[in-house]
Amino acid sequence: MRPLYLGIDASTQSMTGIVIDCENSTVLASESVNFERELPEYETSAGVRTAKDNPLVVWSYPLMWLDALEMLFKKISASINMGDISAVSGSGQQHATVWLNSDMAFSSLDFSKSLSDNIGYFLSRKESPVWMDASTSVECSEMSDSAGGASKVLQKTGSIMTERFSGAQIRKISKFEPKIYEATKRIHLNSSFICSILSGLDSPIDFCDGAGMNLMNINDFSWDSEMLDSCAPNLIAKLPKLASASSVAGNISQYLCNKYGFDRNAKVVVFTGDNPSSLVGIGASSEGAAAVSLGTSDTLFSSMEKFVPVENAHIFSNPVGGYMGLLCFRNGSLARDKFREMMGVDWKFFDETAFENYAPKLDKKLILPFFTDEISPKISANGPVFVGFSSEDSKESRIRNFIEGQVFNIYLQAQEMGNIPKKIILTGGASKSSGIAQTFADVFGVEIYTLKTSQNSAALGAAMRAASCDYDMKFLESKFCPLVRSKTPRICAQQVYAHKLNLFRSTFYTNR
Ligand code: XUL
Repeated sequence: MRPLYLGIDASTQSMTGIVIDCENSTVLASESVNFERELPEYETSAGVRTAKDNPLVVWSYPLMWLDALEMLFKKISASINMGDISAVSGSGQQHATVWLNSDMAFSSLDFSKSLSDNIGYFLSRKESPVWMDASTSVECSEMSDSAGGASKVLQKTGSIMTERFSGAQIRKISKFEPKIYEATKRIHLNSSFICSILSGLDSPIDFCDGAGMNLMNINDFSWDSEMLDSCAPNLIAKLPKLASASSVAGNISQYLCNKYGFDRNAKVVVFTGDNPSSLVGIGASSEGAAAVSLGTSDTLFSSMEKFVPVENAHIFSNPVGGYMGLLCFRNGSLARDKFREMMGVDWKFFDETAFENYAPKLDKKLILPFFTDEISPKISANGPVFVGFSSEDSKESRIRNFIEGQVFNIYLQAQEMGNIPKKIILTGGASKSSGIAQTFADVFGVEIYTLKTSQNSAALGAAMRAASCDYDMKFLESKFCPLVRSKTPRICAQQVYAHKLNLFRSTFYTNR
């Protein structure tokens, strides 16, 4: 049997699986299931639903994730003998909670039924609030006050109280849906839920994804009793155990062996959050490198040796040891897509044509590029703000300024985190855009790299973490994360941007 390793990423918009063969350093399969397109019965838009009367309330469906998982296994098994898989791991969109009325839900599944039919019965709440939900500012203040203030929460949990983090979401449900809260015996994260499905056991939350809850003490990786008390009654009994991302949750479940032909000896390595998993999949562990992932949300993350609390960043633990700093920008790909539609152009025009033969000039045109309330920094928005534009200005100029606005914002936030990187590895759909990559090089003044192989970095990171049961992580990085230099900063553009960054800050961050 040749040993293969499967990585699964349960992200906001899709479920992706990657199978790697470490002996030949090859990716043998890469499949994806798009929630909106392939599971239209859940009526999601880009994998989520938004309340009609309150755009801050955003959720998804755990049963949709399970249907997608089964579709994914079917797609992968068309080309892979699932019995050759030695270990599986995975990642999930961070912060989303799954509410179950039993901690035994995963133990004896009937393989004549679908996963969603089996598990549907055990859900105490059919919706899962996701990271795009920003409706918990009251709960954040309440928890912060009761736990001793923002700085104490930051020191303990690695983040100030944050609307999308699971702690505030749990508090909101315990307050407004007390019967559901009471009936709930287990609250999983997306990652630990899918891991439980894979192993057939009630699986732990790993230290990295646990740090996205405002409930775990990041100094000793334990549930923090003061934070739990500030959140909801009797919470400790409802939470799974915490464990390192390198620990093994168990063997693959009998259900999946019967149904998809997995080998019962295959191991399930504990799942983690999509961002920590991407850190591994990109090979961004070296000092001074930062990964910028241009996805549904844009994120910037880099590894950190020690825990340093930073107010506008989130510090998680790093799946391979140490810590990682993360900045998350809510107005990522969806904002780019909306602006592209607003300009009435196709992607080729947006990514390339608009930037052809462009040398930045020192003018006073700026765009605050937010369609929806931004979280880094906190700025309310319901559409881009144009400054210094007239009807004469071309679509090209508007598009470039929009992208510049996004990159200025990322730069200024990274600066506040005290972490301007020496090199940037760009990933995610929009990293293929030559115009966007050049803007990053010029604004940050650093070389931009992309991954040689365009794999989903969270799923690849998960496959590598599964393979780390048998292989050294440095070896895996050298084989699966080769980089290609994509763009070099242009000195003239850098000088222009140094001025425009200050202008952007003074124009839009007035209250900061
Ligand atoms: C990170 C965050 C998002 C989600 C979805 O804090 O909220 O990046 O993990 O990708």
